[in-house]
Amino acid sequence: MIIEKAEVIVTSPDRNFVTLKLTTDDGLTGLGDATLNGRELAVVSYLKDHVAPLLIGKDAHRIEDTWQFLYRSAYWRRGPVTMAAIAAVDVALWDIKAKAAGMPLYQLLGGASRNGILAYGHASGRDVPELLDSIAHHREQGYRAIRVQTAVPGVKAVYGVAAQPQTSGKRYDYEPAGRGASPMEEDWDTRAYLRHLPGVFEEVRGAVGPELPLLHDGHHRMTPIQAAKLGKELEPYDLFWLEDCTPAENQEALRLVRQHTTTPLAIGEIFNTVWDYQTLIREQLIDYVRSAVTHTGGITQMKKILDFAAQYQIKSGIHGPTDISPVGMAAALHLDLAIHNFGIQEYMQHGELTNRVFQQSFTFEDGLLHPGDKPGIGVDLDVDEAGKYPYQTAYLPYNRLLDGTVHDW
Ligand code: KDG
Ligand code: MG
Repeated sequence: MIIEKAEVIVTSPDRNFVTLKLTTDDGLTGLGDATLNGRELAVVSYLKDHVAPLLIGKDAHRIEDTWQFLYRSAYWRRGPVTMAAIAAVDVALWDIKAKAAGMPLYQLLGGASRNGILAYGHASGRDVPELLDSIAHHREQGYRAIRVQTAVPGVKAVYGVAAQPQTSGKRYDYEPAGRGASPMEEDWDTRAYLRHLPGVFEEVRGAVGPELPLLHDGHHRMTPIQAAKLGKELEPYDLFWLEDCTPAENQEALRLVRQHTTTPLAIGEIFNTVWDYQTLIREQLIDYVRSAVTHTGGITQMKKILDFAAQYQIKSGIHGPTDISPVGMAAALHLDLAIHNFGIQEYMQHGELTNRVFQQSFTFEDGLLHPGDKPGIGVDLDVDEAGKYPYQTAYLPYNRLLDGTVHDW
């Protein structure tokens, strides 16, 4: 099973996606997601110019060896561009291996440890009634766990809050990467947010009752002491997790937050390797690992992180917004189904055009995802359809405080 072809496919149906397609001499193909929102073309170049030529002629079965070769031979290791490129190769090789075995990938990872994968959706509202409508709409779709994001009085645009009401029948379409030549500027006021959020959770928990798991994403905006205060104030509302409460690059910050609150903590969507989690896992400073398979070196590296986490009763909460392509989502679902320390899976639904480009066999029924039983990861890419949607420049927004200072977005 020798790799004969390595193609990089860029398409922009509802948003930009980068996909690596590997073909072997016996005609098997494998797909890997290499999408890095807002910096897509850097990964395209990394793959096309530096990785694809090295793959031709290699044995597609040697996944671990290929991973170590790409990671160590570059010398300049880690980082989102490198690790997204390695992830795409890794997932494409797992896809090929599982197709060669005639099995869905989860079987090669140890088989199913559960019947279905608990997923959480994204509810949001510009005020509490709109937020409660959005929660109700998600429950109608079957979601059994819901992330709650709210606008903040006095702040014009807030991460995770849809610009239009999420009423029944309409797909939730919060799309942070705006298409355009430069990033959109948003404003931010942490004190206003901290004053507002606990009251919103009071109303939401009162309305939905005690059982529904509720999550919240702080999106890296607080200092450690602000995050500690928020975690403490949210304790009565029994959150499933508080995500990215402080900027993710400072692992030490979580120690302070942890000393003050029993609200469970999740972090890691911008992490790329097990090294980013070293202190957090060993000192049990978090409860959920948030990395994406797509940005963390693929199945091979994620499995190692999650096995390390399992020793400390830390669970998975794999990143799954719409900037992870259906290929990246499917890879995550196979891992979710197989590992013992599964926690929850993020699931925003892709748009219609995306689903036309990527034919998926994973399912979402009664709040549970399942990767399906097709050999491989279970996703095909329609190259002709992909070709209808050329790449469009798009940037994530960024933040400034009221006095103009750039802040974490
Ligand atoms: O590209 C950035 C998004 O992936 C990120 O903002 C989404 O925070 C996010 C989440 O939890 O899904
Ligand atoms: Mg997040």
